[in-house]
Amino acid sequence: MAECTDLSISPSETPLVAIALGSNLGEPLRQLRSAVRLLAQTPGIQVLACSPWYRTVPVGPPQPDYWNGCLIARVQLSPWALLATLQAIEAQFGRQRQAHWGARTLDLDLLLYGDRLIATSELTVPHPRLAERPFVLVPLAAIAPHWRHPLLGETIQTLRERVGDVGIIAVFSDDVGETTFATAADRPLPEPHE
Ligand code: A4P
Ligand code: MG
Repeated sequence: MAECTDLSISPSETPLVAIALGSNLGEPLRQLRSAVRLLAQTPGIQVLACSPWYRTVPVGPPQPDYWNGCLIARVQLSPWALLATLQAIEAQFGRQRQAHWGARTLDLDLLLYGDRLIATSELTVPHPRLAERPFVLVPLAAIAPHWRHPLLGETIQTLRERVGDVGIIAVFSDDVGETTFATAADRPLPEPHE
């Protein structure tokens, strides 16, 4: 993703958040880039860093491959206001909630909100499946390897090394284009879902 290269950190003490982006319907890369732009234009959100985009094997029912990435931002929004913002942007891209873990034009998940622990019916932070998913940890480790998971006490890099590269097919950056990984032929079986 380019690629937001503005890594300047705001002097304010506003919380740092990590957001996961995913898409496997329509024009995924175009939608993901537009979502980053919309987030960066939202008052109270300062996007600091974005990962490249990774093509990934879908987890869940049979569906097209995903494109996944992560971004880091400073926010002056509460976790719930941020969630509402993410859902409003998903809706702008025609996101429809159908099958559990089914295909979607845009999925925006709040992964981390500083070191806050939140467990409500509407919002769970850290994201409950963050530590087990290469399609989240690989992009997140590219931009925030030293961030410590506030519940597990381990860094994103450690968690990323533990899960490996299962299901990561290719990476896309604006500079180099798409690079397919040698191991992509060994596509893993989709993870069973509830
Ligand atoms: N919610 C609770 N906590 C959060 C949070 N931290 N961030 C609630 C965002 N939402 C959160 O989400 C369902 C409800 O979760 C929301 O109403 C919100 O209040 P959703 O976006 O409507 O539905 P979903 O995304 O289908 O549900 P879920 O269970 O969150 O799915 P996941 O875990 O996001 O998985 N395979 C690949 N390769 N790449 C992917 O990106 N994504 C999924 C979806 C499945 N397989 C995938 C991928
Ligand atoms: Mg979601």
